[in-house]
Amino acid sequence: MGLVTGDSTLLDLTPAGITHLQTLLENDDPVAELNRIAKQKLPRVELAEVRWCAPVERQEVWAAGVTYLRSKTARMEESDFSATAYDRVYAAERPELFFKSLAEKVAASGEPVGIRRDSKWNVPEPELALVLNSRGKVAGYTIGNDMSSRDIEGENLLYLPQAKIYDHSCALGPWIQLGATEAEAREWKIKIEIRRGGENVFAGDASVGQIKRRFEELAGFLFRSQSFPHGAVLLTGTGIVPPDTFTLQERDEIGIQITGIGWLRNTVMRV
Ligand code: DO4
Ligand code: MG
Repeated sequence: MGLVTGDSTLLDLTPAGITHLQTLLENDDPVAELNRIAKQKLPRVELAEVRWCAPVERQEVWAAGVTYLRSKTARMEESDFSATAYDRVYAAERPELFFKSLAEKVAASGEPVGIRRDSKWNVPEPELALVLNSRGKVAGYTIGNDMSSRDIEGENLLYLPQAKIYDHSCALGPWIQLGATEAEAREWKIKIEIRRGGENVFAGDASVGQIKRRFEELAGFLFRSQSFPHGAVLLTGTGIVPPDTFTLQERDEIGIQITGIGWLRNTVMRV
């Protein structure tokens, strides 16, 4: 457990007894708590020397879908008889929410993300991820990659779990940004760059403000009739879809930036 303070170092919080994320996330004011702890004499580590763990412990990782117009349009184009389902869910009161990953399966920044060997059309989905405490309150934000097999999903919507959940299909990181309001987060930009053999093969951007639903609304539906004693992480959907001719390849390097948070970087492997 560490605190990134903006001066290219990380403050080691473990000597102060902070050994679990959840303790902080359950606190009503984690920023004030960390400011208090940061006044203690704690070891500093250069960020360049840090190997990141995914910022998730026992939280289940869920994802929202079709929350941006761009996602709705792309999905209607990739499928035939499922097209109306995307159209309807975009406008419906109830959002699309699906289970994405167990915490222990999440890739950290610097670890590989996967493309399925039985799929020919794989894309990253760069998404803002809400870090929710056990009361369903947004305690912080991180960057998520909801890796997806578009041909499997497009063939039949009932194949969605196979298109979305497989080894290394979810990345989160590099860390959790605390203390931003929804209004502030809605000003953030999401950017993706994909490099292959040293060349840029795709770049795209979107604005968090384009998400159709409020964060509280998404979290509220997730916590309806379901409790999360350890909290949960909820990816908020993608607004960036590469052209239909694009598919990821092994060794591609994916960089996702959200302006208020940082960079999530992963290399692609076949799984
Ligand atoms: O309905 C399929 C998944 C949608 C999704 O993951 C997204 O919009 O980000
Ligand atoms: Mg997604």
